[in-house]
Amino acid sequence: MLTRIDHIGIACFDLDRTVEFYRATYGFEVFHSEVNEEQGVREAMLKINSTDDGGASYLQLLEPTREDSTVAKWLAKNGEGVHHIAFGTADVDAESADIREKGVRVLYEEPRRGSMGSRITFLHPKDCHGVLTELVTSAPVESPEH
Ligand code: MC0
Repeated sequence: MLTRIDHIGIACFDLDRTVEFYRATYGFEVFHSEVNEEQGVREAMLKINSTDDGGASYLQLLEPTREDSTVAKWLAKNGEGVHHIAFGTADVDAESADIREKGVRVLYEEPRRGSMGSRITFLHPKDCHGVLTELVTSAPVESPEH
């Protein structure tokens, strides 16, 4: 089951300036930032709200780290804007298998590492009415030490 909008991915040319726009205009602060070399992005996660499935919804601002990355290629063609949407699920493996059975191209054989230790995969935008769609299972929350 897909239980939340985990995030909306927004491609930008300059991460710091875009973060500042979201802070100054809406008051959203950076919850987490990291570089994902495999995906070729530097990213900032802005938490919008927690969700009743125990997860949360974020805006994910993405700046490419190299010219051959998917985000750099997309920016060169389209300019800045919404790059993908991501749905959260407790079981990305099961969801991927179900959706693949329905004839939608799932881009990875096995889920890969996403933001904050999550496991992610993508569905081909041409099979999803033009929307690059990501499936996310968040990393388990560490239980507090006693
Ligand atoms: C490409 N297309 C898109 C699109 N990217 N359509 C909607 N939204 C997008 N974001 C369209 C192109 O316009 C083109 O259509 C067709 O798909 C083929 O695209 P291409 O430019 O020729 O590029 P390909 O085929 O080499 O790659 C497209 C593909 C790729 C979707 C397979 O971008 C990919 O593997 N994406 C998944 C990984 C990713 O995007 N990572 C960055 C976020 P026309 O009509 O012109 O043929 S990483 C992330 O988000 C992580 C860190 C996280 O959430 O934790």
